[in-house]
Amino acid sequence: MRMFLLFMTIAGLFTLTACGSVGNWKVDVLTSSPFHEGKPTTLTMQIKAGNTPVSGLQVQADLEMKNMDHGTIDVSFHEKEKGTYTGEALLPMNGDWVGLITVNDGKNKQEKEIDVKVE
Ligand SMILES: [Cu+2]
Repeated sequence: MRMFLLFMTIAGLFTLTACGSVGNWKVDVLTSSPFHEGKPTTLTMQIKAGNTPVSGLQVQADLEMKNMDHGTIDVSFHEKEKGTYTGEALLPMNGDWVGLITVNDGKNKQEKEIDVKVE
């Protein structure tokens, strides 16, 4: 397990420096539906390899507010169409959020932090 983690860390560092995005996948956009108190907000992202949308990924996000502490909100994403993934988040308020996105295809796992503005 330790060797595996070490390997993943080195592989992750290598791909980071290689192309400036996380591994082979590029999380292109993270957008939000309008905020309505007490109702889930829909978050949408596109994941590509080069210019090709990537299907069949497990996508998850840990959301935190940028300048306030509301704890961490865990969101599971589901593929809506090829390479487009959506997730429902019950957020306490609108504003600037940061998502730590985890993308996994069963073999490779990659993480990326991305800003999302919820209006
Ligand atoms: Cu807040």
